[in-house]
Amino acid sequence: MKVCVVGLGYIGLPTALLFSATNDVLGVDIDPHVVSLVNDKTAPFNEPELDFFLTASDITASGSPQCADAFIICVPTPFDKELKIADLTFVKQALNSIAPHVRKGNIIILESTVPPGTCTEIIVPFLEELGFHVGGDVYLAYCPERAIPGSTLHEMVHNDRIIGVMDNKSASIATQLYGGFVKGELMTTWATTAECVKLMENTYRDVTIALANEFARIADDFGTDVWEAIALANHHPRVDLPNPGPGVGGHCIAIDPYFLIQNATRSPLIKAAREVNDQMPLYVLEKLKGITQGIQKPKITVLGVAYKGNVDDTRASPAARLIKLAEKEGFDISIYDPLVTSFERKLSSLGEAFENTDCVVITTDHDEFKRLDYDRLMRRARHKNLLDTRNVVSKAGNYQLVSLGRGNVEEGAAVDTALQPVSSRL
Ligand code: SAJ
Repeated sequence: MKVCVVGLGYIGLPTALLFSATNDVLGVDIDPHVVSLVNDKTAPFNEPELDFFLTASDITASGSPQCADAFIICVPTPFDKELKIADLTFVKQALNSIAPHVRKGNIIILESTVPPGTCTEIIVPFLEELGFHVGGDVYLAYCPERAIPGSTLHEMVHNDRIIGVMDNKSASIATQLYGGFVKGELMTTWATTAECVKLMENTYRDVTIALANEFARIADDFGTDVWEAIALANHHPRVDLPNPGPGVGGHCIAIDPYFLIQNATRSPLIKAAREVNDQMPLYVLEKLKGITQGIQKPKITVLGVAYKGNVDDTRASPAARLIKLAEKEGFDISIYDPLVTSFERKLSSLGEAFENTDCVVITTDHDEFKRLDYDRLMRRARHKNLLDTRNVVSKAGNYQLVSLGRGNVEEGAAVDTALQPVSSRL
């Protein structure tokens, strides 16, 4: 089959590469730089195995679509912060760009995350306006991407896949296409259900992380260890709590709940969870203020601006929010991230970042941060304080260690009784 993949980002490019093993694939992107990188077989971003698949593939990239049997739309759906709804501009642009090339018998597959009802209320009317009857002249499926950054290619192959449709023929064409590389189960359902499932998965994660974050704050109030408590609770056969942290970032979990509820009549729990997670950078800032109280023009060192560990992606990173809040409070800030190469603020080397610092704050759980020699690095510090929001450092050295969810810090005094696991204190 000839497959045209529109959007060569974090999802579109890996998807195009996987389709290219058994199909003739044209990758399309509005960014000429991405197009030329892909044609030169250079990965535009870091992702395990991407280089390997790109080198092995005979994909070609272009700035505009051509006729094909299948059009796969993998463009971003940004969050309209003011209206708190999905901005479908890129999806509509992608539809307009393929419109002149769509022919009878083609299938259009949407992978982008969209609010419930997008297929039935936007895409079907669009195709009908072009003169096509969906399910008769052309076919339509919603196949949401659900792979996790850092393991995208592996998960795209091995995860089960949802195929949302409105007719049987669309289901059978989409199943045949994805069956070319998906080793997980291919599950067919109604298009709107598939749209909801994708959003429900990320909302589930957001709500459970909010619960973990609330538990961390409760642990701070009582001087208990939330990390130990969660590990113990997770021994229960029906409990599976995630970890607390400095907030929820990335392009998905922090915005998909809004897509799910944007047209819903009542959803207080989902809104409350969003609020809890959004407040976490502020909560971390309060801890920093407590630790550095009394220090003139305090300097902090932020370790990690990627939105999560072992990726170079800084989209909606909680660290970025913390940095902005800390700047407003007059903190001097240095930043180190071993994976991120471009960020809205200056990045320092590791040594520079520790120079004259008054408090180091770990905001991302990169593996490298677990291996650092903090005793040695802290020799460069003015005050030896470490605030760990990701449970990366297990015990203090020549510095005061304060961890999120292990006792509160008020008026400059760290509660160090909470630094060891309860079991070692008995
Ligand atoms: N986080 C925590 N505690 C945890 C786990 C994560 O605070 O225990 C934070 C992370 O640090 C990060 C944020 O949550 O800031 C999101 O990270 P994530 O690893 O949970 O998810 P994403 O955004 O990288 O990818 C998610 C995945 N969805 C689910 O796991 C349900 C992925 O499968 C989706 O494909 C992706 O969203 C997407 O594109 O929608």
